[in-house]
Amino acid sequence: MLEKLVKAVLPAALAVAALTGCKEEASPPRPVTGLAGAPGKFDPPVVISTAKALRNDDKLKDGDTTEDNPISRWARDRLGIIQTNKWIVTDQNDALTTRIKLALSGGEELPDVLFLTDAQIPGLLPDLVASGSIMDIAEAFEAYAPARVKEAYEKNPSVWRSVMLNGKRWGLPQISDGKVGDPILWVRQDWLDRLGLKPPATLDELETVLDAFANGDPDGNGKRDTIGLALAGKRYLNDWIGDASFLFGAYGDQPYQWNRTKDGTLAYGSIQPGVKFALARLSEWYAKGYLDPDFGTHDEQKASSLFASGAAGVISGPGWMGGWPLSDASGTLPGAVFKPIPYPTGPDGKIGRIGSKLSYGSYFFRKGFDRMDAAFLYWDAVYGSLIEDPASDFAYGYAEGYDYILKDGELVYDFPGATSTISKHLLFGPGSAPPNVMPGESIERRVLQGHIRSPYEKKLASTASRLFLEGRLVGDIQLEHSRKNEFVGPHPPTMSAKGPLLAKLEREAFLKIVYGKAPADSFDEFVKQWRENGGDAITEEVNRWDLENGRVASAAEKLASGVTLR
Ligand SMILES: [Ca+2]
Repeated sequence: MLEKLVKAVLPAALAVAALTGCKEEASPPRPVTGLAGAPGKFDPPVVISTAKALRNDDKLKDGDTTEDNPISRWARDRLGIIQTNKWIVTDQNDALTTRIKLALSGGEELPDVLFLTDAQIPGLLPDLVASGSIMDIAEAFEAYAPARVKEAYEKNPSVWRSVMLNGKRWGLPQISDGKVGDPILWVRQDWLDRLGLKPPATLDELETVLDAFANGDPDGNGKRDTIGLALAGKRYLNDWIGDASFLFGAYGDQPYQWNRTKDGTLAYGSIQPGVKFALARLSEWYAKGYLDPDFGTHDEQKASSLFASGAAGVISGPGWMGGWPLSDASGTLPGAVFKPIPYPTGPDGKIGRIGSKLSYGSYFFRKGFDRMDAAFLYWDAVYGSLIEDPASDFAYGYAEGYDYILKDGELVYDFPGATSTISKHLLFGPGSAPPNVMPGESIERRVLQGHIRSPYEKKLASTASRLFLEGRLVGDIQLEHSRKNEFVGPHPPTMSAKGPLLAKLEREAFLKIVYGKAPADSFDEFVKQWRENGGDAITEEVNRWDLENGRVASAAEKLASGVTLR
């Protein structure tokens, strides 16, 4: 769902997850063209097979097919690389995972290249490694990755951790911008204005606002029919829209994830003392009517619609919400003014929120595949468009007629039938512009300030709403307060066995406190239960993984980025 929404609201570059598939063919003699910076083309062409998971809405135009389309023609004509689809599956019910498991159990050879999402990797990586069917790519990366690609990884070394097992690098991770899902606070500015309130800068001021939004008839219809904060409590309290991470952060911790502590180890956030205080505060808010009575059954869609429909005056969620759903909602709620603001500070001046993943998926290579030179040529060509390389073949977009057209010599992005899903046909989608790589101001800031000259700036200006850009910029203000889940490895045995039960225990314990059905002190009993029922063993497993797979690089990267450890 996240993937789908992200695709709907973000520039395609942020959501590229190309899955293509191919037939096996004998490798032609290896040419030396194409790397070391010189634009090259393989002749004879290199054939690379892959697997593609497609959705019904990934439609091609004008007789194009999955084997023959603008992307495949570009790769063949410009790079001398021919993609073939060894497997094509429908992108539902995790069909690709099923297909891979079938291949592994039957001893069937994998496609040359496989893309797996961050959700699929933890379950599949141990099996893939154990089967001996994928290769450690460390050597090929050193030998063939172009300088600017190496730079992206050197500046974000912890991204390797999602593909590491036994200290080896089993895949090539996409690198996200590291902040796309970082939440901010969205408030109804027109409600604040009507009630004579300022945007809240502290948690206490936020509480005043929530009280006024719940009790002060902010929509002026004479009825007590609004709430303060829209919260999604169905799965857990830090979901990707309608999260409470700012409240946990104000008390110094993030539950539901593994956080780096001052002694360098990883600790599970949900059992830390600060969480108890945040739950107690949330319980007060619930008792005072600031939350929806049924928030514990609301998913992120429901929470989002409460805010977008004018029933709630505050929600926490990503900056891109300024595109969907808020730009659409502006048209249906007359007078509504949505405003993105940074999070207020907690009692001790603390601010904190959940942080986006650094990687949303990775590419894995068949053991014995020996055309990593071609793979990196392709990777680099797409990567150029992510870092706004003016010389990129994709500077205008991915394919004329799909995501852009040229009309009287001008680039046009807003036309009937415009779609960015053509990018799914790429053999490789390296992710987004990685953190720490792009100099100067963000493209969102440039476009918002009216600096719209390059094709990349024109594209963003034409496809993003002003509120989207503003939301993204507010997200950037508190980057140092984002906390990423530091555990990104395969699920170790106790986590696999006990994790679901512990998550249930955690969900029930937290909701009981917030609903006022159990005192805040029952948190201590939850911690005891969690630790005794597998939690302590999982903590050991997670720290073993951390030690064996790059703890040093990860801790150094955190310090270098200005993050203070708890
Ligand atoms: Ca009202």
